[in-house]
Amino acid sequence: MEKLIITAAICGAEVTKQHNSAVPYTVEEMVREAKSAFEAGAAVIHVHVRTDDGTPTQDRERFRVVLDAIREACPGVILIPSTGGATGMTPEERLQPTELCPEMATLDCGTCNFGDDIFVNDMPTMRAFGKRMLENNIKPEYECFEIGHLDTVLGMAARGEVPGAPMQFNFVLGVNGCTPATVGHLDYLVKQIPAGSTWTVTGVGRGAWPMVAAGIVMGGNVRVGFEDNIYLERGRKAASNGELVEKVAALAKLLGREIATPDEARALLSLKK
Ligand code: KMH
Ligand code: ZN
Repeated sequence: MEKLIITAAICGAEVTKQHNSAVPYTVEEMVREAKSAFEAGAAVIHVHVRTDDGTPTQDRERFRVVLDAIREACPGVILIPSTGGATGMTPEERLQPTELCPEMATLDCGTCNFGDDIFVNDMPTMRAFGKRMLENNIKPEYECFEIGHLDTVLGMAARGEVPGAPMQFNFVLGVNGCTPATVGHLDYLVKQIPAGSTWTVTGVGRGAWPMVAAGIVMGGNVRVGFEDNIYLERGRKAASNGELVEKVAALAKLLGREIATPDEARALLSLKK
């Protein structure tokens, strides 16, 4: 099996300090959390940004400052800024981090329920995001929250509307209202992706640790972090994103999977930069 790429989604747009006091908002807090994850073995950091009071924002300048600060604290780390932002944001708002030409960014592959909200990713929105990523030479991480999202983005790739092979998928399972975090669903999705693709699994909430275990043994890659889950185990909150990544590293070791450095992850993801 290839080495395991660990992604840390350190902040998200929905989780707050009320849920876990270590959720980062300020630039300093973002750097602290990114560094803790990086030092524990994360090769990739998925980045959302907030204003200092915790309000989610897609402001380009806030992204610039946070991405630069994380890069400095975590040499070589792969950064995947979010173009998903928070539900209710406009496509134009969400696209701002792509103006910074990061090597990767998320591209959400369809509309879905998101708890009590609707996360809107209609075809015109996805085409606009695909066009921007083609123009700015950004490799998308294709976020699939629903089984149908995968089929949608494979069709778009076949039509040249989004960057094609080799594609990187992130199967985000267990969001309320979307495909549940089960091994059966993950197995189905993995079997549909084109040869030569790479994939990551993210389990949300109580699906987090079962999906980490599944991702490790199935030969994929895994994502953890406060965006998805704030617990180390039932009833025990993680003190940092680093603690969540440490648990992934320990599980990988137990199960015989080595962890990829950022350079190794860059090669596995066919990143040019
Ligand atoms: N905050 C969610 C509504 C992404 O980063 O691309 C969307 C999200 C996906 O987090
Ligand atoms: Zn995200």
